[in-house]
Amino acid sequence: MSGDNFKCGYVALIGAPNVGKSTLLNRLVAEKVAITSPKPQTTRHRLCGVVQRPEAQLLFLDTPGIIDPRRALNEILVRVALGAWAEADVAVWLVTPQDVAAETQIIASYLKRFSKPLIIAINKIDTIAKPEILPLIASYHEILPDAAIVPMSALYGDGLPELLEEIIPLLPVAPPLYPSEQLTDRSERFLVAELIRERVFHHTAQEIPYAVAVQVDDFDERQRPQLVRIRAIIYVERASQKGIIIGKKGRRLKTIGQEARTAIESLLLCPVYLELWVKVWKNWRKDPRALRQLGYLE
Ligand SMILES: Nc1nc2c(ncn2[C@@H]2O[C@H](COP(=O)(O)OP(=O)(O)OP(=O)(O)O)[C@@H](O)[C@H]2O)c(=O)[nH]1
Ligand SMILES: [Mg+2]
Repeated sequence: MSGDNFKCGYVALIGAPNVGKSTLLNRLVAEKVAITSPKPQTTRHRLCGVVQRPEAQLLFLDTPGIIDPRRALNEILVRVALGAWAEADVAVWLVTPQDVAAETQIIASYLKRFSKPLIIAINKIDTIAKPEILPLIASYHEILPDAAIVPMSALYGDGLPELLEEIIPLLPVAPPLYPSEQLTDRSERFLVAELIRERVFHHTAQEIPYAVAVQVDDFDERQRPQLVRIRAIIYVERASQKGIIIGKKGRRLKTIGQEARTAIESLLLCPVYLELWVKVWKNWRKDPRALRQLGYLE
């Protein structure tokens, strides 16, 4: 696979929350490695998705949506996003027709400070009429005149070959970094915790999804491929949140568990026994020890 001109490099996916970075990563990798949801700030960790092409290996870095760190909330997430970008050979800035101008300006001001090759991908073009696309391209061209601009839809796949075509020439000539069958740099244990967190995101509202962290406590694969036994803890910040996650007669937790198990079985390709516990870890989001144990801080 690797010849003299083979290319390999990191491509950071950067953008506001909810623009479709994780959806794009999954679409490119052709496997669900990143969790997604209609709620903003779903992604909390840097995750590398490996995309194989005959002439290149592209290492896409999914990142948390960039939010204005002046609004205090989640400085760590902004640091993760910008850190991934510092590491990358190329950055893809994902925007959508629905983006808020003020947020766009904040992100553009970050991007202008770095000298890496940058591509602007206008995602979710399936949500607008065709004649609206050109003016949108023109407005981004005005903000960053040097960047290539690709209209696309991560959900439907439009524009993805064009996006890859723009990226590949910008990558350094290098041998592949990952074996061709590897899809991500993250462990199965990590992906399992994320799939459970995704189901919590889908079944809770308001502040609850943001107060939740998931940790896999036990991953017993001695009987694999007949069965993998997983025990995971869903941490919340307050006792009232614990009640909500569990739900009346345990119904919500049961639904979360059933859906998570199905998703985990598709990932591990074998039957799974999943045991979920909900525990309170008071104000874990502000506790450095908790943040470290839950994998948010090095
Ligand atoms: N219509 C449409 N919806 C999309 C497209 N791409 C993503 N979405 C939807 O947008 C929502 C957010 O997608 P995510 O991939 O979770 O967005 P993200 O940028 O990773 O969000 P954060 O992790 O919160 O920063 C989901 O409901 C997706 O289904 C697209 O091309 N078209
Ligand atoms: Mg995401």
